[in-house]
Amino acid sequence: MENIKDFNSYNKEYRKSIKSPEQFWQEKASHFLWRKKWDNVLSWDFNKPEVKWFEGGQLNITENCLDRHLEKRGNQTAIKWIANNPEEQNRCLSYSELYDEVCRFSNVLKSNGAKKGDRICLYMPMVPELAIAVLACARIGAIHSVVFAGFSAQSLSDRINDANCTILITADGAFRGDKITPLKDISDEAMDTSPTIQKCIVLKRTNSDINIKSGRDVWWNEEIEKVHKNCTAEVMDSEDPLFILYTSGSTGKPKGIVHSTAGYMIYTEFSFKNVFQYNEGDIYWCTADIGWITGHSYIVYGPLLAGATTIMFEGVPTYPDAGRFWKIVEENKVNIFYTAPTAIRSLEANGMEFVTPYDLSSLKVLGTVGEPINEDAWHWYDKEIGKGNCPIVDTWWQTETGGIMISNLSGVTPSKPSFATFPLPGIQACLVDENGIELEGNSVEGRLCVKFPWPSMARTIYGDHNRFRETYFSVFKNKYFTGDGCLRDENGMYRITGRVDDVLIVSGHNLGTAEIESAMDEHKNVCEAAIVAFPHPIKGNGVYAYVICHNSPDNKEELRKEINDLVSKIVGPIGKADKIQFVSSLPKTRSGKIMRRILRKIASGDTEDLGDTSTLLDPFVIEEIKCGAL
Ligand code: 7RM
Repeated sequence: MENIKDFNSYNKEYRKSIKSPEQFWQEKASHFLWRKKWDNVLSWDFNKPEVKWFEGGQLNITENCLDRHLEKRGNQTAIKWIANNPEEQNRCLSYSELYDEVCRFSNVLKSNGAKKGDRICLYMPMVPELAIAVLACARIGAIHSVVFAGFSAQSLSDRINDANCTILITADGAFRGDKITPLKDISDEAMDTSPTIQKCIVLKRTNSDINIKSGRDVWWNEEIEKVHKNCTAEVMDSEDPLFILYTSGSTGKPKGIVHSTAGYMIYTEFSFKNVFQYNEGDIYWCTADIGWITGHSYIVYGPLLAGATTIMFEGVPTYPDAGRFWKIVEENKVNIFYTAPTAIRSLEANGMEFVTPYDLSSLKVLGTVGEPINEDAWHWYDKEIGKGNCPIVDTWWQTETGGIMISNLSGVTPSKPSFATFPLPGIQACLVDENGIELEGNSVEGRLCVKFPWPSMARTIYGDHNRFRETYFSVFKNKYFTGDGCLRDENGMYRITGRVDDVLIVSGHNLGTAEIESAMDEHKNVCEAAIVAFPHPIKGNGVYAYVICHNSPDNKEELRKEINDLVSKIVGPIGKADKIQFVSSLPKTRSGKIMRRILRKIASGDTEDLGDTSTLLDPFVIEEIKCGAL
């Protein structure tokens, strides 16, 4: 299947995908390996909601990631792994080596009692064995549930219990920067309150001292020796669940988002190839962790389905120093680089002395994901990393959407700083007002919805289909509601303005947090800003800004005034902050999203009960912010 090559073809494909969606997706499905061809491309009802793609079809996604490639690219590197410690040897797994490892580990899962349909929890470092375990689950038809290796014992236990997982795969520990996370100790604590776990498979990574509970815990390396090397893939129905991935909801309880097999496969491959304009032989690197959806879709499945070489990095952007990413780009001649705005901003703040030493000329495509990218960071990325030669794809999507929904296609469709631009073919994005009335035409702003199914959309919330319906399909009739605010400019380009719950109503005016934040970012000494509302006696809500500076200001009052002058100029006087607190960092989730809920509490003077902070990357930043609260 050829990539879309120019703007004209994009427009043609888009129109075709709307006019005859079934025909369109059928064509994207036919080059895969099917054990049995489908009977029906699509049936759907958003009221139930129920969506079925390629019903009657049978397949195994790992035959499409691995077996299918063996003949042509058995010796090509599938996964290139880079260790946290720069002194440690990298590891390359060719497609045929990865195939062997996956088959072997599939047999380990089976010999430990795993069966088709079982839920298996993975709590692991970013090592090749994580990808191997993911694929082995898929190969035997077990449903993987990856939990990011930074979550606490309580969060891990909750997720295991929600899905009744029977096996937990973990490691003795994980290296991250100069720290070791004791994964097995945390797992032990989690398993104390997770009685469904019958077996715990432990990978040796850090050589930490750990406890082994006999009968329950087994070592990965020992198990591997006991099994034979071939494993026929389980035949799965198109709609069989492939995985569960938890995402935080507005209540404390996380939602186990369930993805299906065939639709997810077709969409992640299609979007990977077209958004990044992947070409045979390209070296591709996504810096996300497999513990969140970006890693699932664009480190593991998408790239492997496309037969790409995917880099997997164990470490963090600033270890041993803030040049680590660029060193990896140079050493591995990375062509396509995909990261989060928060990483871009933090590396920008560290200064050019960490960028200039490296040769970044291999780069062809840059990508961002996870939150709106402010113009300042966009331009820095473009100029200092892309040297003005690399299109930046700003990819908007969600755990629930499975794959990239709105993005420019690198070098093919136009880009515009801070705009995700156009929906991918097959994605019927629309904007609605608060009453659910669709806003037609251009230059409109509203809530972002999708009014027609796409193959990789979530099918349910594990064990709670009601909540699935209520959260996504009941707010606006017959539409999937994303929870994001969005505007469509005069050319039909989409700009995500942030979660709708991030909207501030100040003196009766709607203000997007992102809008004010990017205005503040324009100040040369502002590195990052986070805006929340706080109760204000006159305006209803006041604007509270948390601001990180490049250099700590000599005169805080003067800087506050300069920042507000800028906001006044760009957004209007209504957006001016009532309070500006300078901070050294912001509370973020592990995927880089600002936890505004916590900032809101602090801004309103309620620092006692901050609610669930288990998804927080670094709990200490809160203490600092609390102390400096205005
Ligand atoms: C892939 C991922 C989803 C939420 C989503 C948005 C925000 C993601 C962008 C973005 C502006 C982007 N999945 N978001 N990408 N906002 N521009 N390019 O992040 O489930 O963890 O988060 O992230 O609010 O609804 S997620």
